Amino acid sequence: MNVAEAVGRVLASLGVDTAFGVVGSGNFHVTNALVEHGVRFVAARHEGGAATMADAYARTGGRVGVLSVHQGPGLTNAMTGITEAAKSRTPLIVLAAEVTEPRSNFFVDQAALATAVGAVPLRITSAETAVAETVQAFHLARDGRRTVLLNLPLEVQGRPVPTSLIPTSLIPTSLIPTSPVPASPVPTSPVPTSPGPASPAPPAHVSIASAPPGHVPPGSTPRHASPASPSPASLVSVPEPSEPEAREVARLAELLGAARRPVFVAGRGARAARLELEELAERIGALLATSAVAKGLFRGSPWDLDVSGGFASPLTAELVRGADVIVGWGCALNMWTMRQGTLIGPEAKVVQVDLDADALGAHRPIDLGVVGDVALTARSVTTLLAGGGDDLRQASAAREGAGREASAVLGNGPGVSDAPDGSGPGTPGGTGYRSGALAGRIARENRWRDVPYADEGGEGRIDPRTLTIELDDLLPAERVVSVDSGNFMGYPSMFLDVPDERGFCFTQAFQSIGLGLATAIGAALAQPARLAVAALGDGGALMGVAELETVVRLGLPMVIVVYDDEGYGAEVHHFGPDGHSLDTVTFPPVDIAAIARGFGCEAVTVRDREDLAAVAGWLDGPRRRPLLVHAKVSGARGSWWLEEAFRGH
Ligand SMILES: Cc1ncc(C[n+]2csc(CCOP(=O)(O)OP(=O)(O)O)c2C)c(N)n1
Ligand SMILES: [Mg+2]
Repeated sequence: MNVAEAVGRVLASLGVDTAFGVVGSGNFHVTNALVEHGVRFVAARHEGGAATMADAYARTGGRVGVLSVHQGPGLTNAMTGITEAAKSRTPLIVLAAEVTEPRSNFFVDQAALATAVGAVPLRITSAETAVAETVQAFHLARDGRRTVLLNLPLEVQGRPVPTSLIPTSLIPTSLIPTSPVPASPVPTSPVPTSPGPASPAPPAHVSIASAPPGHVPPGSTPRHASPASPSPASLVSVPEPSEPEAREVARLAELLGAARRPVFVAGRGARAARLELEELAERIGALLATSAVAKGLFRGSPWDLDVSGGFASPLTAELVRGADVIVGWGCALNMWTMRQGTLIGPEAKVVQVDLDADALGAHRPIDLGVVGDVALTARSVTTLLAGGGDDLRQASAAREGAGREASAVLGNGPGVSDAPDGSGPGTPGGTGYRSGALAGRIARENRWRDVPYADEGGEGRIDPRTLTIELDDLLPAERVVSVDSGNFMGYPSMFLDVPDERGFCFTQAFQSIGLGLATAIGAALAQPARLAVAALGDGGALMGVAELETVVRLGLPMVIVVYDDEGYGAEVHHFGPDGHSLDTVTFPPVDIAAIARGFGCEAVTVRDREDLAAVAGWLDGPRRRPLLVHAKVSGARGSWWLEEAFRGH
């Protein structure tokens, strides 16, 4: 067995079940090896699509994603999707063929490309180390939550691997190393750093628990780095599951024990911690919100505020603004989630709990930062609050003296009211921010569809809100929604409900347009029992249109909704009001429904409510072909959340 075959076999042995890619001569053998060992291979029509499919598959399926690409242009085509994955800390292995001879047409410094976008470059260096290096890449992707570029040099791929090194069955997790395997020299690859601009240092007043043993925050020098082993493989370590420090847990318990109107905002790092967060929230009376990437996490709870930030309903915005303590759990509390900080009341204490010390205070000043796993931290705080002891007594004392003492701890000045309905911690049956009356308001007012609006459709165009509400009624609740970027994106994100956090896939960390359809394909494959819904603008749809063939070929029963305003609405509404020429961002009509039919989809053009009868007909079955809903949407003005976004430009 040669190196390419061994790499495929090892990944299959590690439990990889699906890989995405575009096959060229350089990744032909490794891809076939994956298939031979039982991995489903999904051929995309563009590497950009393949990368995003693998990313979405990993996110919504809770698995390590695998992407297979040809050397050089195969990799560069995939870079936008790889960047999105790296920024989102998606566990993803990119198997890339590599030429190392600079005179080759295919040559490009692949390791440097990976480093530039925050992915981790590794390389298969020899037949003897191929198995261990593949295992390491998997370990780093899965347990370090990294996007890993595993370069497969052409000259190494064909070498025979000693039989004794090849696994014959599934590799048990216990055999996956917890420390790095020997070095794999890749010339141009420094230690991977955090993507994007350097994070500012946390403000001086922020308290940060020290990193636990084995934890190496991105951008710092790992403990085991040594001049004798300067290669990336030896410089990359995988964080241990992170127990928070007892001192930090006590501080958080004290703060939460005294809080009168706590709000939790759960982010990507909290997606697996619903139970622990709900238990703690129940104890202290916290309301539950999420960032966009964790939308759906608290679905079903009467205290679920849905998404905080630009997509927040008026009630959610009001309640987050009224919080006296906001805890971001595995959440950056960035400009989107906190609407440039305007959702944080002047007296609110802000806390972040995150695995990465670098994330604490990176976007805004915080009063307390805890380095720790979200579930472990929440559970520890609950235990402390429940179990007594000195810390609890302190916290309880502060809490029981609610008025003045809590004000002292929390910095609430006079005039700060309790719950917006006038009830407060003293309300019968109410705790913290929770009260029966508030539960009623949340149930009645919090869905966007319950917020009154004046329909702006007509003259052959449907109001995107009306379109989305109608679709929300028509489409089965068991759905997975994927959203592209653009002015339209708020409508599906706000008006389409999702069953849980795996029912929403938001590949927007890089804010690229054109990823939505591929996202929906990855999500559909990860969750075949759910109806996949792709929500795209006309710009993003045409950018990623090649993957319509993939949807049809795979027989995915997907609904693809295109919000067509015949232009780059985001730019139109950004620059139009200032009187700029919009010639570069507006386009003549395109018959997207006809294009979709050409690919083999069913399609309907929607100009008003009545046209949506065709969607109901498709849903009745047999759904053999995907349905593209080409909606001609009214676009007289930009969406309200977009104004917030442009303040960040
Ligand atoms: C790859 C990429 N190119 C350009 C942009 C800038 N951009 C942001 S939104 C947008 C318009 C998208 O148009 P469309 O998909 O039709 O959505 P709309 O804004 O019209 O609702 C553009 C060009 C981007 N974010 N990503
Ligand atoms: Mg558009």
